[in-house]
Amino acid sequence: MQAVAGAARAARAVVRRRAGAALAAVPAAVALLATGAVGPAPAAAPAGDGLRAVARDAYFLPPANAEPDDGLTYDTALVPAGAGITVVEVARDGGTRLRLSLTGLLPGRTYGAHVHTRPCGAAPDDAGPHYQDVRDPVQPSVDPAYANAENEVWLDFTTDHRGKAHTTTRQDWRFRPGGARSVVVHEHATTTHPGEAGMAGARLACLSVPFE
Ligand SMILES: [Cu+2]
Repeated sequence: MQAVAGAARAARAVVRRRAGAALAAVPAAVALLATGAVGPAPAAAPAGDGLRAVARDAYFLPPANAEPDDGLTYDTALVPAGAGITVVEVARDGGTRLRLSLTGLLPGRTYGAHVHTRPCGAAPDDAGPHYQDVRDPVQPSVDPAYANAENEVWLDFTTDHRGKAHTTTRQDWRFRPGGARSVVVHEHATTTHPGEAGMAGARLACLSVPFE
């Protein structure tokens, strides 16, 4: 427990140093996203044309050790305390791009990840269901007509030999205000079969993100 508490203190110190840079400016977020394999984007877009950018940078800690800005890990065997996460959203012209980066996870392992509707909480289920552009009238939604990578935001990733991963998505719609509030990391890749579409096993970790 002492090691976890020490890691928590160290991680939070780094988070505080990095938070200022990550949240500094819209152009910085746009530039960061533009470095990913999501197609061309200007290094600095003019504000005021509906452009919205959100960036969050945090470390995962168990709920008992975490402060409000920390990510939460519910399974420290698969998402160790001190693993890092960066989420960048750039929304513009009716579309939304997301970039997810992770460090400190298990090497060579595939995880599922999605945007969920509610902020993270002490319990994994607190993050609510997946965000859906067109909401499935039947909940929980396991119908591939609604639970798919175009109607939801799926950010599944596979780590490299050092436990790092990057993934990007691009949707041709924007989030409803206040409707998308977290990224949840899951146990395995997201399935697409009828009756279990969108499922990805246990919720391992969560970061609250105020998507716009
Ligand atoms: Cu999910």
